[in-house]
Amino acid sequence: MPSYDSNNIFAKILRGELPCYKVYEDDKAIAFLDIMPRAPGHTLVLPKAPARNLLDIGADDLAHVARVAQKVAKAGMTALGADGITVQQFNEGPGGQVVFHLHVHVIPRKSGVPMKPPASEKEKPDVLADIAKKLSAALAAS
Ligand code: DGP
Repeated sequence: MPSYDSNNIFAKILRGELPCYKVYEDDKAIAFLDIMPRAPGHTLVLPKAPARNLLDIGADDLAHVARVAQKVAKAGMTALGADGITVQQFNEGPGGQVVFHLHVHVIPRKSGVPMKPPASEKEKPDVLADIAKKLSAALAAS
């Protein structure tokens, strides 16, 4: 497996070099909206540690990402009125991974509404900003 490349797009977001619609941050993890959501509220949860994916992350950082993913999932249910949550996580190109800093997809779902295909359409900034506001308020209160 290749080693971690600190020029990946999520590393740049983590360093504040690129913007994101942040919904949660603590000392070990960050969560922000996917700009090409498969459903409204599609959020990515990342460790701050420089891990490429599930295959090189430390166990403690992985456990922390799972805890944050659970918080984000619960916020999606309450703040966005989701009926369910899909969680996805891809590893290496053949496993479906495109950006090589570990991230967990937390995707709020509504009954009977299929997910869009991966990375099919960039969402409008005002829609993302509105959803980020709702999710971050729910996460701040949790
Ligand atoms: P994957 O590596 O296949 O697990 O998915 C990468 C996801 O990242 C994909 O759903 C689209 C999203 N994405 C790509 N570029 C950006 C970006 O610049 N900002 C944000 N927030 N999401 C991005």
